[in-house]
Amino acid sequence: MKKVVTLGEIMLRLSTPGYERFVQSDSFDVVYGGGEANVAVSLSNYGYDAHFVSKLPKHEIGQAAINHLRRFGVNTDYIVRGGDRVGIYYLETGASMRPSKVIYDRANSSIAEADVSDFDFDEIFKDAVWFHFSGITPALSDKAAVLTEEALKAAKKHGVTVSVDLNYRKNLWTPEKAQKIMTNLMQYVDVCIGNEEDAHLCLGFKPGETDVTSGELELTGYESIFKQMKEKFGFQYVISSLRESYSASDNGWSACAYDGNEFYHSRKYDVRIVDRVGGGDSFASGVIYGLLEGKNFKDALEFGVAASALKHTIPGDFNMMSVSEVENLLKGDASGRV
Ligand code: KDG
Repeated sequence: MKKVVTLGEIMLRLSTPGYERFVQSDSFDVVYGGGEANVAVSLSNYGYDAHFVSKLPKHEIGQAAINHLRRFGVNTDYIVRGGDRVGIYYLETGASMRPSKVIYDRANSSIAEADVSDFDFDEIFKDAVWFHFSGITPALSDKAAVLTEEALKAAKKHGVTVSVDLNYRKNLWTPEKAQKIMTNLMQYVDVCIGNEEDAHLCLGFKPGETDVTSGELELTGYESIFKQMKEKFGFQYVISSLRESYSASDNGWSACAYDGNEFYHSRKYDVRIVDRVGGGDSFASGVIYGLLEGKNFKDALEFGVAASALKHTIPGDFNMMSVSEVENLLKGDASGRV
């Protein structure tokens, strides 16, 4: 079984039931989620020995987060216990023209306060084939940024392929800070995933002409930014999911990628959204799966888009779709709703 590793924060997600507003609700639904934890769950579903690396308090909520990951087959052996708190995020799900809202309560979480000495990265990356992180982890704190770079150095030392999802989070840092840290981290990255806005906010690339016009995406901006990104950082692939937002509940969902020779735009799915959180993570996981299985970059992209389209139908941050379920969608007609 291939060993894959992700590093980041898993949070307690408290969401209002159904489409209730925060000010209206008198209860919350509980799940757990976080960018890199979501990726680990998908990769575990696809049959890998998926390790999620993090730090969680010794109390029962920390344990509950671990149990939740284990339930979906994620290997939690490298989760260090200690520190004071589990990060929380509150979610109010939007519908029609009312957008969703997220409120973070995650400052000083155990992983944000973790030290490099908490982890044995040589052990963690021994025999691993892939490491995935996102721009969320280094944004958590200065210590988390240092931790991320140390993990990346160890991954490279062990010959591990590295992917990043740029995932700019405006409530965690400024574009200036993000650019300073993320630009440096790109030297370790083989596969870069991020949309035009992420590329702008995390890496300083000027937005191109990408626009949504008459429901059709204009991708000339992506093509030129991807070329610039590949030239500057030497990525093997530059990849983005593409959302055409019809409303908070209905989206067009596709992706594009560049391998240095060819720019490719995937099939598009019209998605009726049950829960969009984690859609990007399941896209990243699907692409990682495709590349790990030796698919060419176009087929890996198609797998990622299909997996991610299916995620939008599942409540919670995790994507519990199997390889064969994704493949069934790939065999079918993409024109209908997922
Ligand atoms: O990509 C999904 C994540 O945004 C979600 O799981 C919560 O990690 C999270 C974050 O930082 O917003």
